[in-house]
Amino acid sequence: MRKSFDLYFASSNKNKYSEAKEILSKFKLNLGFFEFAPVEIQSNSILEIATKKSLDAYWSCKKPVIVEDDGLFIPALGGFPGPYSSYVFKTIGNAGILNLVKSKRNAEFHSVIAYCDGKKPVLFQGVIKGVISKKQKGNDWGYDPIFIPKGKTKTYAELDDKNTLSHRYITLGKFARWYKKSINN
Ligand code: ITT
Repeated sequence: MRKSFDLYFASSNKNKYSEAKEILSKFKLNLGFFEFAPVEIQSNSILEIATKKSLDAYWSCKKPVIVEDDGLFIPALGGFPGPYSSYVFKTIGNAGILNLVKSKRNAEFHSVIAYCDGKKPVLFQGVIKGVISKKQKGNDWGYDPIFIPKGKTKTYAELDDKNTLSHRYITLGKFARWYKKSINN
């Protein structure tokens, strides 16, 4: 029998999906993967990027979908890389970020989840504060080896409990509470 999913996570990034699936399973939601290479609009707002991405994903998938747009914001660099985090990761990577960050190491990871079922997308936001580590630690994906969340001494890549505290966890928690209420109405 084919497994049925409550909704789909549309993304080109399987790491984001794996974490989202684990997080939403705690809310008893079964998340499917819809592999999708979004055409990201140029915008300074990850809310705007997520809105557009969710509409495109819904019209490709034709089932209720969520998409996520994230950004690593470093105040001492004017919020860079922010909405350009994906491009910056592919170009200068973690080594490039470490070269740019000097004494002021504060950073924030922002997440926006956009839910779309063909109507106006519904948005959820989460932010976690932290610092950029002095060197890369741990081997996980993306910016995980250089981001230390507030209150911890280890990077996301070194933490066993990332999925219980991350920017993704904060946003998906808000989404899951809303979704469960809205499907019961
Ligand atoms: P989509 O297809 O879903 O858009 P993406 O990888 O382009 O996938 P984003 O634009 O949302 O995703 O992410 C911006 C960048 O931030 C990208 O390089 C991600 O790898 C990175 N990133 C997002 N969440 C992360 C996390 O939890 N840990 C490490 N890096 C993360």
